[in-house]
Amino acid sequence: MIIEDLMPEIGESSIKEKLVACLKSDPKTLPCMFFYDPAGSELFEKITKLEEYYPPKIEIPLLRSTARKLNSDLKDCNLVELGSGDCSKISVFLDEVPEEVRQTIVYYPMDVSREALEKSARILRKRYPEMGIHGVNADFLEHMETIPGNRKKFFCFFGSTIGNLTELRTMEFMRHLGDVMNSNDRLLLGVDMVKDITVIERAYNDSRGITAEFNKNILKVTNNHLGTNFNPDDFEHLAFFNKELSRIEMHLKAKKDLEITSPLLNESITFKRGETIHTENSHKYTVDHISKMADAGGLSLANIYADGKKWFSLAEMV
Ligand code: AVJ
Repeated sequence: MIIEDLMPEIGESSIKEKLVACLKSDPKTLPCMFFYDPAGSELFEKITKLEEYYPPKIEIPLLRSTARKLNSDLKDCNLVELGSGDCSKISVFLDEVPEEVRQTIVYYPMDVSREALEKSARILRKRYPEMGIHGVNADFLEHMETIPGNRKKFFCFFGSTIGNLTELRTMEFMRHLGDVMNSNDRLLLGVDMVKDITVIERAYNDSRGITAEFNKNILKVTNNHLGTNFNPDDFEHLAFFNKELSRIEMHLKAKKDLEITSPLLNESITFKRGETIHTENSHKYTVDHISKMADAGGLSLANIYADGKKWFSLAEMV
């Protein structure tokens, strides 16, 4: 089993600079990748099990039924998963692929977390001993072209993770992926669809307050990096659907005027009561959006696999 390491040493100093710049911008923001420290990853795990958080409940059965339909396309491919995380989704998918086909696949999980890659590669090697595994510790936005192109490639990008990117970054991503893909290659993209707004908003405002805790955890992560004195209790969790931009926005709203200090900063960062920090976007798609993404990559939309209610889709592009 190989794990290739393409991650640049992201120095603590550049993390600090990035966080400070985001907090000094107007409006204030924090990058959503900072949600996922160990505590944040655990909270996200809890979110995926909430009754209100529908996406995994729909995507997982959809992965099963779609894998059965795509079996013949998987033969002799390099199966590249962008943002593979704990590899639980690809396992659901691979369970529906016959062993004779799995034997011919080399799986390339790509993730920024080396720990996640090592752990999941160990599990997958036991579960599918007949399949080749080649982990790539990298940011897929930067390193998609490092996957060997000697065989046909089957790209997977599940979980509507693409929804975190702005519209502009999404189109850039699609162009880049389109450049990397050859004519026999394929992309299976998981996207959360536009639906009744109350359903969407409930998924990000759960009754147990887990999403609120997840959102506020980013302040603890910030304190750890910057030595700031954010008190998560001084902020209120906000999550609402922005209809115009077709996305859930998560923010943290200051409950009172605040002065945030850090030994690293000459000046304090001040908040007016009601001022917010924008922490995440989660875009929701229509078939029209999906077509535009395919166009941006110079790809054609071969199929959209969806559940009966069309709440979630796996878009197949070639
Ligand atoms: C992991 C980015 C798909 O946008 O739904 C869940 C993250 N944020 N609840 C999403 C998230 C709040 C999730 N993604």
